[in-house]
Amino acid sequence: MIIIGEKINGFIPKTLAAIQEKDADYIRSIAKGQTEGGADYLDICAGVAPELERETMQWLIDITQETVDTPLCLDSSDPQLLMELMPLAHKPGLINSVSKEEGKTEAVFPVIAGSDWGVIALTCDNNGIPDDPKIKLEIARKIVAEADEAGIKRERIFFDPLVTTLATKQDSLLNFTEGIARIRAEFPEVHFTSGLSNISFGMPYRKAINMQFLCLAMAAGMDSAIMDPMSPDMQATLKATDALLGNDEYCMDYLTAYREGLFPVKPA
Ligand code: THG
Repeated sequence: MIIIGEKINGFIPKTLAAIQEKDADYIRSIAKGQTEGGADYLDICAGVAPELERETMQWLIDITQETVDTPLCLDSSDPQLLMELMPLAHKPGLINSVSKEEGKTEAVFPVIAGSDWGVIALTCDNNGIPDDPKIKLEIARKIVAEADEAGIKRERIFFDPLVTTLATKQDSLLNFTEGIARIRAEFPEVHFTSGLSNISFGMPYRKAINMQFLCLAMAAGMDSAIMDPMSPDMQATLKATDALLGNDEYCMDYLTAYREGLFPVKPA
């Protein structure tokens, strides 16, 4: 599993408060904590008004890179801004995100083409998020065709099939896993990722839904997640599922995570 730590995000109230108070220590603590929790990338999202986004992203990027050497996942809906921020990164990371919305792949693909950067690609376009997994596949086909043409290896694409909210759509999970199945059948080289908490919006005890979503989505082929690696519950779900799916020989990773105190129980 490729873990993208979600906590450096101004849409989270605690992180937003740290941004507003210029509390670099808090940002350092979540950069370090997520890295110790096994994050392969750290998502950096400003979550502030557009006119403050550039300086906020720069501040978050600088503090994070002073603290850890974990690659960054630059998260903004503005592809131009993402391209301007890319050179600040000390090493290649992920661009989060492109889609088939007007202008996104066009702005990003030529710039990352000659690099080792990866890209998170949302299966949506100017018509919004499609309900039908067949249309998600059609969008994925267009994105892969453009990446192929730009010389971006398919292994560098992380598709996010955009899970919907379970509270308003009872087939959220099935629609998501069907999207993975269809795209994977045609493009076995690509990765799949998702923000884990979108599915539980509006529900009580969201963590129960997020944990089971992680498990079921991994079973369906999701090999990356945008999640909180500092959450002991999520960490236990992740390691247990990986072991159950046969990805953890002699349960070594599971046992190591337990011994390192990453689970909600104290090691014996
Ligand atoms: N897909 C892609 N990118 C994304 C998302 C996605 N970027 C943003 C978002 N969704 C993923 N990031 C978050 C970050 C925080 C939360 C949800 C999604 C969140 N956090 C809890 C809170 O705010 O209360 C608590 C987390 C904690 O305990 O620290 O809800 O879907 N490509």
